[in-house]
Amino acid sequence: MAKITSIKGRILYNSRGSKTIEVDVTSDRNFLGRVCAPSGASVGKHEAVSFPNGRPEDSLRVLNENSEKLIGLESSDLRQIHDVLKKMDGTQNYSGIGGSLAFAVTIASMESAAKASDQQLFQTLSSESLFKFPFPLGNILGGGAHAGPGTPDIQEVLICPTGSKTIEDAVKTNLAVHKELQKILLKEDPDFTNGDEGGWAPKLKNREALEVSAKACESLGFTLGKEVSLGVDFASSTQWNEEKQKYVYERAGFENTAEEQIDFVADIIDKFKLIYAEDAVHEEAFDDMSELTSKFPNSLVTGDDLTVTNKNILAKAIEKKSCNAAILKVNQAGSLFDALEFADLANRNNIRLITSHRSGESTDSQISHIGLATKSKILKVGVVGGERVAKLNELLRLSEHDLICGMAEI
Ligand code: 2PG
Ligand code: MG
Repeated sequence: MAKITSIKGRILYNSRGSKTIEVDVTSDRNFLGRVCAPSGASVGKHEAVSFPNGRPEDSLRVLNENSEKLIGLESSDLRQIHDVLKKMDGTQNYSGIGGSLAFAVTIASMESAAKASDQQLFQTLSSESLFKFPFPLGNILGGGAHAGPGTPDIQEVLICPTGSKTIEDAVKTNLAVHKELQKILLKEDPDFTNGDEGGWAPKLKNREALEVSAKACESLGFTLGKEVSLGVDFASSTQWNEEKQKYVYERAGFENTAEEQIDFVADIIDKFKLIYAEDAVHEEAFDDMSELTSKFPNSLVTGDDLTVTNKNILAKAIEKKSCNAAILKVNQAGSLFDALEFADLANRNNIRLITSHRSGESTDSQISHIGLATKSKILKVGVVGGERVAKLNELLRLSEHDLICGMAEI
């Protein structure tokens, strides 16, 4: 047990070059937990507010004015730290202190507590005695809110090394597919660029983007659905036009009614044997999600903007059978305490968890531990880019740990 002896915040930059907040929490004058908050580009309506008035400086000011309230608390007492932050905040959505501040303080406290008890963070966050590696899921091709004009409307084409038996092989397999796709794209559109998460961003239509991704897997000798599987984050709220009540695919030049969207998505899941389909319809279409969930029991029909790491919204999704998997992004919830409550509800109801990065990231790697501790089946963290590889490298380091054996069962 160790008590918080100091807290210090500062303004830094994330991988997109936007300002964010980093917080140092020290226990017993010795054990430093340091966490820098990430941020999203495609943000769900009901996510925690990142910063008061959109300004990281306002979160820093709140921290400086109130840090005394956290000094002296046990750094491992996540609930109490959460309660103090909630009281400081005084709102339902963290608009008083900023969800990013709650994110950084709560994770940094637990990291400090882990160091004080000479444990790894994942052990401090869980009472389990054995752990399994989540499958890394990474962006190989980006569009939508993560890439420029001419790229696909679909936000992310993802690779998952479903046949890998070890984390080393899993990381290597994703890297190989990412590289192979580059070779193929050089022939199709030599001027392509990179999306926000290290996926290639070629000027291709949605369908073509999926076809080249499948081609990259096959040209390495992989069979889709065996050694590797494709996934898609449709991020459909980006296309949803409330006034028209239609999905507008501006770049590809077509529109889908709600019904057509279900057929559009179902066709892609079938044709490309997707293991993973995230936000296939917009964030309020719980019934349409139920239809897809019952149609595709063997794919992870996943909520991100739909469930926003909010346990009340997840309860509604469970009741309506709107998904069989859900994204866990701590900063959507606000504090780590909120996120662990969400994880607990998901695990008790057979909703498979995907712990995920944000498109604007830091080089921190605590989410690799959060993925292990929450029994996540998948860790969605990208394939390349320093801020993405940091999370994968942490998994590789952790493979030296004898409490973690084998890969999760998806
Ligand atoms: C998503 C994420 C991460 P963002 O939509 O799942 O891939 O993007 O952080 O921009 O919300
Ligand atoms: Mg998403």
